Amino acid sequence: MTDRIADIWGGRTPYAKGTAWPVRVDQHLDPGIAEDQVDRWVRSACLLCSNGCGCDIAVKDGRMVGIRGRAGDTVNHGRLGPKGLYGSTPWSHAADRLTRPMIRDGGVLTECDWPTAMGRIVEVSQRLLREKGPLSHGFYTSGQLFLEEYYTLAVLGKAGLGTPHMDGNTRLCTATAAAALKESFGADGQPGCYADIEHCDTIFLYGHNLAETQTVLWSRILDRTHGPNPPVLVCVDPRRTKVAEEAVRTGGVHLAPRVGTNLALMNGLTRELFEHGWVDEKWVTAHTMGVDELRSIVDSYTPERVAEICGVDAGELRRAARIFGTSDRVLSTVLQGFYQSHQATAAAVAVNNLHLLRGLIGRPGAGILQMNGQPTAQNNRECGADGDLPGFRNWDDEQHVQQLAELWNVDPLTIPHWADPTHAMQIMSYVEEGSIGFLWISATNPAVSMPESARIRRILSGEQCFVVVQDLFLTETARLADVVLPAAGWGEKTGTFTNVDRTVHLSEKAVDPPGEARSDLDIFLAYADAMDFRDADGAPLIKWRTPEEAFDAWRAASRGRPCDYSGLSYEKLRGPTGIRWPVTDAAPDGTERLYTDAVFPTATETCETYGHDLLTGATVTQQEHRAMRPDGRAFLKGAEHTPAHEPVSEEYPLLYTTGRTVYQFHTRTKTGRAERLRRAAPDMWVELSPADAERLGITEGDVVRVESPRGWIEAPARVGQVREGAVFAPFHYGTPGLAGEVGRQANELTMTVWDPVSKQPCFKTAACRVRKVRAGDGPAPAPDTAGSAPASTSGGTR
Ligand SMILES: Nc1nc2c(c(=O)[nH]1)N[C@H]1C(S)=C(S)[C@@H](COP(=O)(O)OP(=O)(O)OC[C@H]3O[C@@H](n4cnc5c(=O)[nH]c(N)nc54)[C@H](O)[C@@H]3O)O[C@H]1N2
Ligand SMILES: Nc1nc2c(c(=O)[nH]1)N[C@H]1C(S)=C(S)[C@@H](COP(=O)(O)OP(=O)(O)OC[C@H]3O[C@@H](n4cnc5c(=O)[nH]c(N)nc54)[C@H](O)[C@@H]3O)O[C@H]1N2
Ligand code: SF4
Ligand SMILES: [Mo]
Repeated sequence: MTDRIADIWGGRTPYAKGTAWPVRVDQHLDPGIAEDQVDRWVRSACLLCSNGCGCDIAVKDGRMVGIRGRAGDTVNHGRLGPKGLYGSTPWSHAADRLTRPMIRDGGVLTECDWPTAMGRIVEVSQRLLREKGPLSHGFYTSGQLFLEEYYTLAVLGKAGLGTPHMDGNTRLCTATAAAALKESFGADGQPGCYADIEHCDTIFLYGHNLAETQTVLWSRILDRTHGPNPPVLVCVDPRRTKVAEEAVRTGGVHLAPRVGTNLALMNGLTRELFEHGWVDEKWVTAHTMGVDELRSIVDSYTPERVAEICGVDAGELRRAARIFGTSDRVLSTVLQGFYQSHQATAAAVAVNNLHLLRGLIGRPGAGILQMNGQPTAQNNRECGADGDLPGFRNWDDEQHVQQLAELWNVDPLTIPHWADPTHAMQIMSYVEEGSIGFLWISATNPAVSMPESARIRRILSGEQCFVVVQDLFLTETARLADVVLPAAGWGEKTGTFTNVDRTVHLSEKAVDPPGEARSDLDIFLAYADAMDFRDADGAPLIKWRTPEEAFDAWRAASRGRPCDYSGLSYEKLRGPTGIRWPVTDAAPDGTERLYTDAVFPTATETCETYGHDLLTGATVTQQEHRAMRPDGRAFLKGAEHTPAHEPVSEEYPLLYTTGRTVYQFHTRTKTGRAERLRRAAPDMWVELSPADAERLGITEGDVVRVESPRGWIEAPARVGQVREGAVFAPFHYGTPGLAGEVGRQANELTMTVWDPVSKQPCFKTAACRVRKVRAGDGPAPAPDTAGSAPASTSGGTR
């Protein structure tokens, strides 16, 4: 096995267009463990990104000691990336795992037993329910739990308590993916699938550093770009990532827009399609609505005007548009460079528009991947532990609410649907002012990952709200809690989850959790029991006990909806590969692509939302929607570009943006405990362009102070590949220690602002200034292998 820190994507296995991606099985075992010493291999899928690679977990003496890709899985054909290989298991036996509950006593978190911890939770919960009602309760969950856990949480929150204040960190992650799919097609759900890589001529990657964030999917692309008749790539990213390099190498284009100007660029590309007659008029008339309005919106975005706004070359923009306009099969992927930016939903919808204008949807190679980031983000969206109702149901449609009320046997009025569901940033505001007095956080670390860290620390540590944190470790967030619950993690519990291309995997319990740690499902069930939630007939509201029973309950809830799991079962998921929903009697083996018949779930009775104005976020009413008679046609929607919330000024002359590196996962609770990954990217850095560095008298490794109106960080500078005028900071590095200490977290500087439609926070647009603090003692601790490499590095991807 090669060193996959140095060799991130492993050896090439080139293949030709239209042929199958060759199998290559990747495996890693802990040092000192030989293959024949492994006691058993347990079925799972990797939980370190949304790619969802099928894998088996190696178990020896009751410990997880390694991982192996599953050759037969349609997602990865045996491959695993560096995080999956090295980061999947070491955390599980880390010495600092939480093994007992804790409660705050005299200001200090102290270990206790479960009855004491749950007793405290239930006492506060019941008191607040009595005194203030369900609106006093908030839940902030994750994109990393299992389907069965989200569904259980959704039912207890929506039908047990009846609170609209439920969301996940999926709001920070892929709320815009969901919003863009709903606006264009009527409901969430990826139209395409990964196999589109095999069939496409062109791949557009919008604000997506796929090479580092879904490394196995990138291998699938590299194996085509290094094979016969390779596809051409186009990359839209203000940094020269490996994706950007590969775009140039394949004869495509790297467009590096000014941070916060994505929509102007998209409007320019759209206009080019109209100008050059690259629109499939017949298809557009038959299957879409809104084309005339879209055309008039984009009309003023000439290449020259776009070049001015975005700081890109007009000729390059024309060339990118021509590639899109003249390719037979285009695959597009979209992620955080768009979703966490200014005008996120409008920019992501613009990608859908390009496909719709050319009828590039629903056939092999003509795919859209409005990506996910977290491994189970999709399930939170489906099950409704976020702002949505289970089964992509429309909270604004009485019939949909009625269906759930019947399914759960509760009064429909219990199910909160009288107003927009509360999004994560709004939940935090209610916690701040104390109207939410009980906040339950599971499997997320907002003290590091939410914008404007100082504010979040203040909110979570205040006296005005009782905070429960359920995690594997005593995270920066857990340290601020009133009760900490020790959870079992991946491999220590059973459940299912669904990746970007709708592939559902079963992950089976491989080992026991440490100490008294319990699965999140068991914890939620214990709370529901203790609260004694009942249905209309006085029977227990939640009627399942095991993961498989929860899954079966979910199958029933999803029946007839776009994300139909009714034809799936644990037994079926024990086959050679994961299976893509919808799985029904009519499609028992799952569904590769949606919308092959160009009929979209936009009918008024079916859709998940009636839609929004993309510029303002104003909602379309049921009446207005019905009057449009969408009847299965997709929506073409546009919006004018507007300047970002915080423009650069004399005081803050640079644009601040944030993101990731290949070796770390989020706030590093897992990858930071895996020795190889920790060493590969051990500490914070910030990336500057060579031109800005020179102007500011900064050289590689100098310690710099980066400040925004909200806070500051100090870190060594990487004179790197980011475009002039922008500063890039990774968000992985939390501030060790307690509240009040600052100086390392990227989110000290970010803003409390969000997209008007998806409500996703803008982690990628703020203004900042940079100055040198002192000379460094060597290069910045940034990896040299990918997008964070020094500017002096050049050349293509292997
Ligand atoms: N190694 C690793 N992989 C991961 C994760 C991880 O933490 N580590 N996390 C997973 C999760 S949850 C997610 S959501 C995904 C995220 O995956 P990505 O979206 O690929 O990751 P990011 O680094 O957040 O952002 C992608 C790119 O957006 C660019 N960008 C910044 N500002 C702008 C802008 O204004 N316009 C445009 N067009 N681009 C901009 C950045 O330069 C960056 O290269 O990764 C998943 N995979
Ligand atoms: N500046 C900036 N900020 C960002 C982003 C960015 O690009 N820039 N990206 C945003 C995005 S896309 C995301 S997804 C978020 C991620 O932000 P977070 O969700 O805060 O990131 P994680 O570190 O993955 O936190 C997950 C937590 O869940 C715990 N955990 C893992 N498995 C389990 C389990 O089975 N049960 C329980 N109870 N706990 C578990 C882990 O120990 C960890 O503490 O960050 C967002 N914040
Ligand atoms: S690509 Fe994602 S799912 Fe696959 S091994 Fe890497 S981290 Fe895991
Ligand atoms: Mo994410």
